Amino acid sequence: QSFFRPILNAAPPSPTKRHNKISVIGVGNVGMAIAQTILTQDLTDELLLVDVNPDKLRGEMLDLQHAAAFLPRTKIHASDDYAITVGSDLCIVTAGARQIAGESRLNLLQRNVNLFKKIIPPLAHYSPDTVMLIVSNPVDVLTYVAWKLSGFPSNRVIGSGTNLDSSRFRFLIADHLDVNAQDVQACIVGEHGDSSVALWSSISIGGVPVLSFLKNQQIAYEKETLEKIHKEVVDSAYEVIRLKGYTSWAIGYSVASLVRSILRDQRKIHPVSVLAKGFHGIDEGEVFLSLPAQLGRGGVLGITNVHLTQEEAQRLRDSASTIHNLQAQLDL
Ligand code: 6V0
Repeated sequence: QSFFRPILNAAPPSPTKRHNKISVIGVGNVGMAIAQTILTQDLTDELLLVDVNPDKLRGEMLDLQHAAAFLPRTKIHASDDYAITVGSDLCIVTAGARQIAGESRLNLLQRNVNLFKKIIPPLAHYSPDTVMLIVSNPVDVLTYVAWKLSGFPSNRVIGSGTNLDSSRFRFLIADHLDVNAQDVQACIVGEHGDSSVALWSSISIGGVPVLSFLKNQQIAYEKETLEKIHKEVVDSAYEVIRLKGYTSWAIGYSVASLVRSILRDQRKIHPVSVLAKGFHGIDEGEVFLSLPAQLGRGGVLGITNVHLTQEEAQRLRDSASTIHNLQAQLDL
C-alpha cells in the first residue's frame, strides 16, 4: 500500500537518472569517515556497508540512518553478507588488520592479503563491472593484490595512493605561502607514505610556476626548505596517529574526491595508485604506484605524461623494485 495515490493519466517514472550504488568494506575509522563524507556530499543513491563485526556494523548503520532528516536522500544498508553489494558501481575497501606489537610489516601484510582473499572475490562476483578503490594499507601492494584476486582489467582497480599525501602537501605549501590550498597545484607521486616523491618543478599557484616565480622575484629558497615541507608530509600521518590514534577526516575527504571524479565522470586528474609498469622506466614486474591519472566512469582513463627529473624517476624505480620484491614473498 503506497502512501501516495497516482494522479490521473500518470505514466510510470522513466529511469532517466543514473542510480549510483557504493559499497564500503570495513566500517572502522576510515570506512566511516569515507561513508559520512559521501553522504554529506550527496555522491550516491545507495550506500552499502560490510564488515565482519556485526554489532559495530549495525550500530554504524543505524547511527547514519538516524541522520536521514538532515542529509540528501540515500538508502543505507549493512550486512556481513556480500550479496547486498550486488551491482555496485564502486567498491571501496578499507578493511584491515591492526598491527600487533612486535609484528613485522611483512607479517601484517600477509594477514591483510588473507583478509583480501575473503573480500575481493565476492565483491568481484557480485559486481563484475564495478570500479574497485583500495584504501587499506600498504595501499600500493594491496591494490596489486586486489587486481590479481579480482581478475579485473587494470583500469578498474585503483589505490587511493598519494591523493592524500598530495592534499597534505598542498595544505603545507598554502600555509607556507599564505594562499588558498585549492589554488595550489602540486603533486606527490610514487609509493604512499615514506618513500613518496614530491614533484617540485611542476608546482604552481593560480597557474604561476612556483620555482621560477621565486627565482624571478629573487627570493632565495633553499632545497632544504622544500625537503622540509616534503618531510612534514611524510611525518604528518605518524603525528596524527600519535595524537589521536588513527587518521580519518583527510582520508575521508580525499577518497570522496575520487568518488566524485569516478561516478560523475569528471575526468579530473588525481595522483592515485595504478599499474605503473611501462611508465618512467618501470619495467621490473607488475607494481602499483601513484601517478597523475585521469579518472572517470570507467576508472582510470589515462596517465598524464608528467615530466620527472632523472632523480625523481630513479626514486620511483627504486620504490617499484622494493614493492616488487615484497610482492614476491606473498602467498597469494
Ligand atoms: P580500523 O578502525 O581498525 O577498521 C578496520 C575495520 O575492518 C574494522 O571495522 C574491522 O572489523 C574490519 N575488518 C577486518 N577484517 C575484515 C574483513 N575480513 N571483512 C570486512 N571487514 C573487516 O582501521 P582504520 O579504519 O583506522 O584503517 C583501515 C585501513 O585503512 C588500515 O589498513 C589503514 O592503514 C588504512 N589507511 C589508509 C590510508 C591511505 O591513505 N590509504 C589512510 C588512513 C588509513
